[in-house]
Amino acid sequence: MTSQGMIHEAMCNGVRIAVTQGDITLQDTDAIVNAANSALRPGAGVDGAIQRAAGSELLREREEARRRLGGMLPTGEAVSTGPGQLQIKRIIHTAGPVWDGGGSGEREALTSSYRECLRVAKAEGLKSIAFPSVSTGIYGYPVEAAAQVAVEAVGAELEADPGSLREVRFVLFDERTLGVFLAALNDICGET
Ligand code: AR6
Repeated sequence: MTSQGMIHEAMCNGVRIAVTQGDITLQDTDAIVNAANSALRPGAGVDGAIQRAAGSELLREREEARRRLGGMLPTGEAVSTGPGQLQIKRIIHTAGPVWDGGGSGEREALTSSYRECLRVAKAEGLKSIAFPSVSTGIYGYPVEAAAQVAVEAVGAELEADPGSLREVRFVLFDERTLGVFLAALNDICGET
């Protein structure tokens, strides 16, 4: 049985946390998160998919964001741009850490990536945001560890202040990653 399209959810301080399998470019949330690189240059993976779906306007938006940031997006930080031709409000780009064995601050940096994306979304008054599994593709972060970090970071930020947010959605591309995130959600938030 495929889990494509099935949504599993928990509540956290009045905010729905949903976990589903799918393509982030097809989400109807106010914002989607891009697992970007510090140069904000189009890459492969989810970044490539978002760039293709959003079109050339996003190239201009990336360039402008990079200039605003003084040349680069530091690891663990987040910046938003317009959505190009996607029918959403914003794309929030974060540069997750490259996995280097786990002793180089990867956990803190990944926590920061999730937290900063939520802070940007709240600062912009957005109600819903969809995350891919940041850093677990090309950047090599082990999925089990990353899923724990992701769910804990989102839970902590929502407990501290949900702001305008009503839904945080994790959109996982493959069934294995979906299963790992579901287990993490279950561990940390209880009901799914
Ligand atoms: N929707 C949702 N998730 C996706 C999609 C999609 N359309 N496509 C891939 N994934 P990665 P990273 C999943 O490599 O590890 C880029 O070149 C994928 O299966 O996209 O943070 C950037 O420019 C995996 O589970 O991101 C950076 O240079 C997850 O998204 C670098 O890669 C993240 O994989 C960032 O690497």
